[in-house]
Amino acid sequence: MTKTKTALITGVTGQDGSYLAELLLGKGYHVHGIVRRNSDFTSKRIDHLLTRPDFVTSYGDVVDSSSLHSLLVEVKPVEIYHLAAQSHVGVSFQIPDYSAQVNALGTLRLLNAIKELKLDCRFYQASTSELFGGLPETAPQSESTPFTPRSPYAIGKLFSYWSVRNYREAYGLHASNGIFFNHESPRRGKNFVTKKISQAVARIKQGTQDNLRLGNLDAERDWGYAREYVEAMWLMLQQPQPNDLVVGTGVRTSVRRFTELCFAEIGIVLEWSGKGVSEVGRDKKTGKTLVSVDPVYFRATEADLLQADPRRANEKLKWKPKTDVAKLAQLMLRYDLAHEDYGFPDEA
Ligand code: NAP
Ligand code: F7E
Repeated sequence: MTKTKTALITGVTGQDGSYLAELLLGKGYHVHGIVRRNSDFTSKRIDHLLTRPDFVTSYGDVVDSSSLHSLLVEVKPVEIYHLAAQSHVGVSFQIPDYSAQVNALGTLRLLNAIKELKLDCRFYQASTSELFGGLPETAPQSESTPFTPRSPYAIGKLFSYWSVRNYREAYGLHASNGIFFNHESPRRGKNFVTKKISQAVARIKQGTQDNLRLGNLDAERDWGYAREYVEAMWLMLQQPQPNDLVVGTGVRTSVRRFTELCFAEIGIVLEWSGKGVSEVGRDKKTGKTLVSVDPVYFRATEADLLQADPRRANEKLKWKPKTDVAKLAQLMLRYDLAHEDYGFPDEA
């Protein structure tokens, strides 16, 4: 009889953690998720899994070494997916110290516990396109593009990237960095731009919101669908050798264009006028202003253009994203028209 594999997920209550838990459970893993203490329950995205005998959660926190150490001893996972992070780039400018504690030292704490316990496991690090800083001259960005992080978030993640490589080299850990470009879904946190837009457009259609205020409309991102991307995480840990791979669609889209795509889903064509902070998007038919710019959402330093060159991962993992940005906008918008909050069954 084959022994059931146990996977440990940090960040299991997040967007990716919830999809990854579903994927691994579907593959017959026992899944153990680490949940941090908050002032209320944060399990909305995994509530539908909580009654399963093969899905267990424990309190823990990546700023607390003792909890990580105890959990590794107890769970003895064969695969660890380290997804926990203060994942908001904009917010990281306001809480830089905390962001470093979580995004940089959190990874080191886990890697060091694995080393100290001589745990025989494979390790996935949720690395990010933000390492590249979005300097337009570097796009599209591949594994060999120089890193130029431009936020406390990205600088913390750069520390983690190099910690993974160092522990791999120094101690022979099967540890990999998934350098993932933006991936979104109906489960995306509501203060990330795609979800903010899709939710606002749904509410404008339903008459419960008047307009939408955004920051930098010119920023360009390589947006894919999170439900698909978690399979690339799993595939990375099934490779005989650990590796660092860029995962993305290879297509770039501006925030302005994503906004247009969402409004198009409710039959509204936007017409843009003005420049910079005075730019507005109006309903072509009625002339009503639906989108305006609010500098409160600008970042002190911005990643202007992130676009993946994912050829290496496509080849090594025999994997490619299927959902393009127009389809992504459509599925997010349709979900938000039908649901005010996360809920299950969802878009599957
Ligand atoms: P997310 O929805 O913000 O989820 C982050 C998760 O980390 C949540 O479960 C959160 O718990 C948990 N967490 C935060 N601080 C923690 C701490 N101190 N100890 C334990 N858990 C903690 O993020 P996501 O979009 O799923 O992203 C997953 C990972 O991939 C993150 O590391 C992110 O930086 C990285 N990444 C994301 C993208 C993307 O486009 N989504 C791209 C590249 C890399 P709460 O529920 O309690 O907040
Ligand atoms: O911003 C611009 C903003 O916050 C995207 C995280 O998952 O992906 C994510 O980081 C762009 C930026 O994501 C608003 O300035 C305009 O240029 O949705 P976002 P992000 O910063 O790209 C990477 C790969 C990660 O690793 C991160 O964990 O949109 N933008 N107006 C806005 N952004 C927000 N949040 N809100 C606005 O109103």
